[in-house]
Amino acid sequence: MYNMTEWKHIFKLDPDKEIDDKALELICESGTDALIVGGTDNVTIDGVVQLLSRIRRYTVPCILEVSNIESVTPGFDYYFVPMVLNSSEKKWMMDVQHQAVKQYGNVIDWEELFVEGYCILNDEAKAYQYTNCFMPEQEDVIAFAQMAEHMFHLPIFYIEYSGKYGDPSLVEQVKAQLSNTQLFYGGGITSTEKAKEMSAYADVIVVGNVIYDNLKEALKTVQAVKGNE
Ligand code: 1GP
Repeated sequence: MYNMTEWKHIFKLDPDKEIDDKALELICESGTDALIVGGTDNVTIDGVVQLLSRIRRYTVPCILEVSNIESVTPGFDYYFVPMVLNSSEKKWMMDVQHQAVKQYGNVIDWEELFVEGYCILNDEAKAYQYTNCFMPEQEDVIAFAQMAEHMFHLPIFYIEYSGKYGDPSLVEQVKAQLSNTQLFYGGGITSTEKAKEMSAYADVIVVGNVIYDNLKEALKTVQAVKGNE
């Protein structure tokens, strides 16, 4: 339906956070390639459905990043399912997904579903703590990326620093390992400079918190990475 391999920029909206109509309009009409609806805390079916219905006034592609099975609803263009590669519990790699497929496997449209191999690298991020992650060394991250590409054939490898700006040289080294798997980077992009820097290596940058903290700067990150198109 959409050519995801051409995407460069995504805004991530948290259904647990308030956003007024004007701000949502500016985000949806910003020229970003897609919106992800996703969060860690208090992601409820009501919050997700409400946000989806408001986003659907616009034509921007909209993805649900599945954080719990209770908040999944039809109507999104795509569903991204995280698989946390640096979790110390198998649960977050495979078991929660297994239970969901066992229950809903017969109604899932597999064409709309994409697995994201997550590597969470900020130990203060809620998702890091929630999924009981360990902090990998640089070589570990590179090996996870190689596994995502060559062993699991995942469509997406996601370097997640949520709330903190990461290490561009690590992103560069990871990118060098990936040809078919798309590299997503998210975390601490609060300015055009940071957007450009990470975008030089990551296929897609994901911009979250700054939407709520500084909408003007958030909007500028779109042009920063898509200005030459
Ligand atoms: C969070 O990767 C996204 O899942 C974006 O991170 O909120 O720090 O921009 P920020």
